[in-house]
Amino acid sequence: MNRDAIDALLQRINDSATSEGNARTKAIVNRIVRDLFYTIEDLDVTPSEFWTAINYLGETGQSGEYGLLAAGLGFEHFLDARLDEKEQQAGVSDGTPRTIEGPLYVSGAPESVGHARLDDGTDPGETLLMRGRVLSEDGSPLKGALVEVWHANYLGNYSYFDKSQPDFNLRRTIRTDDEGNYAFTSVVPVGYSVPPAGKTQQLLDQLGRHGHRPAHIHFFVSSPGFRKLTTQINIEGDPYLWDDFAFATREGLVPELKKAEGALGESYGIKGNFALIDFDFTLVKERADVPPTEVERVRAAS
Ligand code: MBD
Ligand code: FE
Repeated sequence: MNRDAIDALLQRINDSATSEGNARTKAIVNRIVRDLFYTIEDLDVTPSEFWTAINYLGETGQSGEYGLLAAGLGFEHFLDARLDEKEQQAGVSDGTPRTIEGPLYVSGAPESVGHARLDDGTDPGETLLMRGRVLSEDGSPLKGALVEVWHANYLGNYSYFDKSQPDFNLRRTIRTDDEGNYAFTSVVPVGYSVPPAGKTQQLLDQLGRHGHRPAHIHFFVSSPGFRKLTTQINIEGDPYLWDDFAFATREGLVPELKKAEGALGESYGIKGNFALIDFDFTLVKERADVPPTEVERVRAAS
């Protein structure tokens, strides 16, 4: 069909709308449908291909992997890049870089002040101490800031989604102390891979792509009057460090992984060698001329 004939059909579809409904939804859906009509025409998509895709989308929904697919197709990083651009244009630049939340946050993790232990002692990974401060743009420490942290275990799996782990394993909420310090002890995580028999991997196979993430630790960092920071740090030396299937690795988020032992560890109950990461988070003040960073998203709650 030529463009005029396609546009005439799209016009008929759009004209069938009444003044009811939601203007924003109409604008978005009409645009997506138009782009898909053009795609079907330009790539001569067959009916069998179309129904295969519809079935794929249905099964992906049933599997609960849409959040994973959104990360893997780069949508979640794209949303970050757009927010970065808006902040840049408004002159917001001094904060710790953001990167994607991913689909595996669970709200309601146990809360403590200053320090938390994230693991229960059964994970055979290397002991980790990560510590630092939460700072304002001007470098002043923020006391009582919330550091929500979550990461995978030595097999790359996350508690709650992996029912073999205890509730809230490797998930905590830490409130900074009077000097703005947070610290946690845990085990060095291993990179995540999408479920090998799942719908996301099925599509990645068709695209000639892998579904691996480099080892990383997730954070939400927040304090009243400041823009909520969603970010991750990566574990240095991971083979997928700059080959993340979700495109989330960024300069500024790959701290040195130091080897340590002795009194510092003992002060946190660590015996022997451990890995040490020093990392400060910098928050920027909330302001009305950039979109908020608090994102509405259905999340797991436990
Ligand atoms: C993860 O652990 C993750 O962080 C993302 C973005 C996608 C899948 C699993
Ligand atoms: Fe993750």
